[in-house]
Amino acid sequence: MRLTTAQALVCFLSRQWSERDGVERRLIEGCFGIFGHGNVAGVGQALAEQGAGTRSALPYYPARNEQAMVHTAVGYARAANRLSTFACTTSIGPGATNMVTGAALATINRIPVLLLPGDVFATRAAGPVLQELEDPRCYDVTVNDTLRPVSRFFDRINRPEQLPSALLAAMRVLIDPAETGAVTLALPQDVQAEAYDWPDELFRERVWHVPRPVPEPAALARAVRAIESAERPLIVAGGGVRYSEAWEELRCFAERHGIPVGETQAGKGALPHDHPLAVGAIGHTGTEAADTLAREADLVIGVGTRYSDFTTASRTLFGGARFLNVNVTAFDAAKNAGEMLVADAREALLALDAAVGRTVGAAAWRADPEWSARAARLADGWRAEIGRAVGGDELTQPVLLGIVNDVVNDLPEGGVVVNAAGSMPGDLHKLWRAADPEQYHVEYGYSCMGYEIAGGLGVKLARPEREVVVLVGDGSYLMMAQEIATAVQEGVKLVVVLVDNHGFASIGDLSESVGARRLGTAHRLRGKSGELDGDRLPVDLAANAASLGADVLTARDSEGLRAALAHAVAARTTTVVYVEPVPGEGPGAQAWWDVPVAEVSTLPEARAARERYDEHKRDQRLYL
Ligand SMILES: Cc1ncc(C[n+]2csc(CCOP(=O)(O)OP(=O)(O)O)c2C)c(N)n1
Ligand SMILES: [Mg+2]
Repeated sequence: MRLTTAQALVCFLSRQWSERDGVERRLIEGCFGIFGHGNVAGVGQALAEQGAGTRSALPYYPARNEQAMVHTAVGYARAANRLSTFACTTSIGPGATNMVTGAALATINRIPVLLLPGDVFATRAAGPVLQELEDPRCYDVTVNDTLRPVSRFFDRINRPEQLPSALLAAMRVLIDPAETGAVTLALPQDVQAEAYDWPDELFRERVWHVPRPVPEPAALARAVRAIESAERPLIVAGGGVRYSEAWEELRCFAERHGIPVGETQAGKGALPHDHPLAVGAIGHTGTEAADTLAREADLVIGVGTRYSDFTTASRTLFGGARFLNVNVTAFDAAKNAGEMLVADAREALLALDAAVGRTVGAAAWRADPEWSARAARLADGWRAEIGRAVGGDELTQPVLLGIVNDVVNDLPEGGVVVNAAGSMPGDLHKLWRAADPEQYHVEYGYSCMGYEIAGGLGVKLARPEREVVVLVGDGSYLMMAQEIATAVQEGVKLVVVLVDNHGFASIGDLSESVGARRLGTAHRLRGKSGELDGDRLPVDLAANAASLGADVLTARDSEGLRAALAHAVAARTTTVVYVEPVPGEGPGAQAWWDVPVAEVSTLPEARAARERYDEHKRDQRLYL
């Protein structure tokens, strides 16, 4: 078939399928894009041409910002448990580099996205083209090289003939649970438009089988020995439980062996919040229940976790425990000098369940019964703590989150809460009562301000039957709210709860705790003194949301919030609920987080902070 490189690319992408557990879905659901001279005549023309035919093979969705459209693709892919994703096409130059943050977010969270930045002329015939970098030392460096370190696969298609092998490699990485992340094919603008005779075979429908690797027998035997020699085991459930859809297997394994389960941000909801073995969030933003058990456990069984510093409390949380790490990638399984069980989470839990206890006689091995009972008591204690935190009369942030939680848990079709940065992720991690395993969507690998609305749009595209409730702080909102317009354009309904505390309260608190005097964290006018101590910024975020096409409601107290949420849920169009919560915090941190403090300072509070810092630092372990 004689097609341009871009036409061949679009045709190929529309014919790729993923398969897992016998279910097939489109691997590339559609293409987000913003056009410029670097892609309009190539990928843009190809998308338009296919639309002119009998069927639109690869649906195109215009977005407002390239970073945001990668977030939307991530939100979609995560909500689809990594079995399907979107492509993102951009022009050259700033359109392409705008995607770097989105790519990093995808790769760090291990979420598949396909990025198609335009690139400068392969022939260099007209160089330097508008927006070309021109590195004087090296003509083959372009701004797209900034995408290399944040991509799990990167290729530049300098000739049409290079496309087929690059496409096959790109699909392989996207569907590989161990390798996945941002996949980038940089497309020089002249090559996009160049015609070539492609073999028909390139365009056949292809099914990519998403593997569920099983554990190696010897590794399984070592893992079983580690478990059977433990008395006080604790499971840390991460995002891998979710992507493997291993919730049922996790619950059975935990119940049969009496093992409590703590959850990372990505793993939250792995067990229903009211399960007796669910001890909730673990780590710096963890519950007292999970963090107490973490300190006393003799074996930590990580399932699908990358052990971020929030999870390990910067390597101070786990006491004398050894680690057994179930992970689909050896890179994560090897962390903390753990016993490695490299496998799909579901397969590993099934295999462990079948093997544990079989070597020590008839009775199945169980954790020390006093340990399991203690976990249940601690978890009950934390449930009471949640009740206190969300139960006040005043509309503090914890009360607000409790109200949103009640609304989401009452939805007949289920809901998804979306958040990423600021003070809410910590409160949500501790306080949110997840009723089902796909309800909680907090992007905390990159904790990227601006992910919330764009990511929420992707979640809704993947799960249209669910109500998607985006929680966004004023700081995040000001950074990236424009995808409300895209949601309106697509008729995709979001409920956005805009929580305005007039600044960066999370970083304000952190700033104070490290002796940085909350500098620059409240949104205020520069006053007569030359400091940022004037009036609040005269910024009207509710009016801003309305200007983007959303319906906007303002809630002034708890009752008002309940009413506004009921209205928003019943509405058919994107609705923003604007709230200014009153000051008031939830339960404090149960474990440390390493944020280095100035070693010398003239500020007394910084010196005091450094003393506290040095004390905690002594608890930091190497986990060898
Ligand atoms: C893109 C980006 N820039 C900076 C940060 C660092 N940061 C983390 S939270 C935060 C403030 C968030 O403010 P807001 O959304 O209003 O939430 P609040 O802390 O007030 O709850 C900042 C600046 C970040 N996470 N992401
Ligand atoms: Mg704020």
